[in-house]
Amino acid sequence: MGLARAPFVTFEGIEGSGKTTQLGLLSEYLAGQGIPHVVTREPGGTPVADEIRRLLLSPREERVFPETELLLYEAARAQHVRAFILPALTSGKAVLCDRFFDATSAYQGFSRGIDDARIEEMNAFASGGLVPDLTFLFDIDPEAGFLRLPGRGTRPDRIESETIEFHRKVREGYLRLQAGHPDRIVRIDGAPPADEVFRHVRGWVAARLGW
Ligand code: Z5A
Repeated sequence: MGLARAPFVTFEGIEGSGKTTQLGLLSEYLAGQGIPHVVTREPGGTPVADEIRRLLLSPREERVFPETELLLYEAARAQHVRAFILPALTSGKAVLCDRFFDATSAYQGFSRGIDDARIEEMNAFASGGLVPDLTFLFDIDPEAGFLRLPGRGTRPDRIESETIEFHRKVREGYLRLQAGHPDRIVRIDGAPPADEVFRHVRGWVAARLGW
């Protein structure tokens, strides 16, 4: 690979795509191989970034505008990259991260409508130019993803269908990103059982990272 640091691998997809499950399986596999690594997620990963996560994800009455949301995700990322991700990578530990800047492009950019150039500039500023070596995009139909979430077992009602529309847009955004960065972002069908999905993940990390 010729990297001056350990590999940085990110996991992306809509809700219920199984990205967190796959990250856990890869971490178990790496632990079994004795490969040093840490796992983390966005937003979050440090005490300050976790506070921003709470601010972003807890329900509130006041409307949070897309611009506010963008700045908060980027603020959490700026802290996470500098306080956690880079120190781990430069000390030789691979980093497996549940979501990174592609989520901002898909959610705040494509889905909420903030323009691409601004998102790219903000992503680059917050991440200090750090780009994942490999990104997995677990692709699944939003209705199928929805049915996997806790407490959901039937077809979505009207309000929930609006959410599904939103996730359809996010999915489309992710697929566009993949088409624009085919060398970095690997699309994997997230619909099959988790062990089957993981066979693909293992194949890719073996081929790309020698794991
Ligand atoms: N967000 C943003 O807008 N902008 C940004 O820049 C960033 C984030 C970084 C928090 O994300 C929110 O932040 C998210 C995007 C936004 N909002 N939304 N939506 P998060 O990653 O913390 O939360 P999440 O998107 O809701 O992910 P999740 O709940 O962790 O879901 P998942 O990772 O896709 O799935 P999972 O936890 O692996 O699996 C869900 C369930 O399905 C679970 O019961 C599993 O056992 C089951 N599962 C998993 N794989 C399978 C397979 N293959 N078959 C059957 N069942 C499975």
